[in-house]
Order: sequence, then C-alpha cells, then structure tokens
Amino acid sequence: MKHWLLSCIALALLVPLVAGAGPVLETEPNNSLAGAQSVDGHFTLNFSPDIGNGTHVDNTSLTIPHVTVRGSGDGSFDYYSFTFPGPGSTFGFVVLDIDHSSSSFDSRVALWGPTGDLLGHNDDYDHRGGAGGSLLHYSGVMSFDSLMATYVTTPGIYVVGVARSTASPGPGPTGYVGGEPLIGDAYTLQISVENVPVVPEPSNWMLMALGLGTLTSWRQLKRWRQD
Ligand SMILES: [Ca+2]
Ligand SMILES: [Ca+2]
Ligand SMILES: [Ca+2]
Repeated sequence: MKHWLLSCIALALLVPLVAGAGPVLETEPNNSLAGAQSVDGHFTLNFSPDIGNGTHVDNTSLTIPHVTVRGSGDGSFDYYSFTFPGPGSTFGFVVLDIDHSSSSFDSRVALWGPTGDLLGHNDDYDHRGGAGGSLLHYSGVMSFDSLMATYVTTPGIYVVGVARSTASPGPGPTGYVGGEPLIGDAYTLQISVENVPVVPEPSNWMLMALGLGTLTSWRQLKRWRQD
C-alpha cells in the first residue's frame, strides 16, 4: 500500500512535467529585451479562474492559449518572450494580465514587437478585467495590477516586460527606463496569445503508461535492494 501511494505521488509529480503545463517560474537573468526568458512550449488551454480578455465578464482560459508566469523582483527588469504565430495563422489577440501582486508592487506591463517597436503598455486596470486575480486597491474600480490587450499581425518574437509603475517604456533595444521590480516584489503574469501552439493535455493512455512505468521502476528498485 505504501509503495502504491509513493507511485501515485511520483505520477502526480511527473504529469505536469510531461504536459509542460502549470506555472512557469521566472529565471534570472531576464533583464533586457534581448535577454528575455522564453515561455514558448508552455501555452495551454487548461482552465484558470484568473485569465480573461480584459472585459468584466469573459473567462478566456479555455479558448485562448495562455501561460502563467510567477515572478519576483531583484532590482532588475523582467522580460519574457513568445513566438507568434503558430502554423497557418496570420493574426492574434494578445492579453497581458498581472495578478496576485505583493502589496509592495504597483505593476506596469508592456509589449514589444519583433523589430523592437513598443506596441503598448499599461499601469493600472479595472480589477474586474482579466477575470480573477486582481484586487480593488483604490477608489472606483481600479487595481494596481496592469492589463493590456492588443492585436498582433507580424510573425516573430514578441517581448513582454514587467516593471514598477514608475518605469518608462521606450522602443528597443533599451526598453524600460527606471522602475525595476525590487526585492520583496512578487507578481503573477498571465500571457494569453491566440494562434500559438498549445501543450497537449496528457491522454488517459499516457497517464496509465506513466503509472505502470512508475510501478515497474519501483519494483525494479526494490529488487535491486534485495539483491
Ligand atoms: Ca530580471
Ligand atoms: Ca487576471
Ligand atoms: Ca499599476
């Protein structure tokens, strides 16, 4: 019984690795447009209560490929890149949505195109936009969490930048000036992009094969120990 339980735990750990799904953890250094951390290969259509299209009502996690990034500050800017589009498409809707910021962090988010052109940026947004994940922080309906949405049509590598609200975004290769996230700042960045490849969800057969493989490995290990 104990062995079976351990196998199940191992399987639970293996499945997200195989699927490539789940949050992407920020990897430093990612401090410049040219040094952005790629999130390609992590887009999914798994449900998330925190992913929407900027309106007050729509959850788009099941319809628009998305990736969740967990980042934190260390006195440097944080840049993330994705490749657009996937095969057979020419345009796509992009939503960049900051959620679950630490109380210290008033975010700004920005998007740069394949030639380094600044496509847009946002400081604060309606807390109801982008589905859940953002708190009402001051008067009216606004949150310190950022959100921006735009359409893209040019194939290539796009870069998302996360900074403090005091940062000034400019064109590449410089990008942001001033306002780097600081130690103690933390945030979740939701990147939604139409028409990019998604990680396929593991099929039941794959789950079963993984379970059998784990059990076999465990029995093999037990046999070795007995030899
Ligand atoms: Ca950084
Ligand atoms: Ca959100
Ligand atoms: Ca803000």
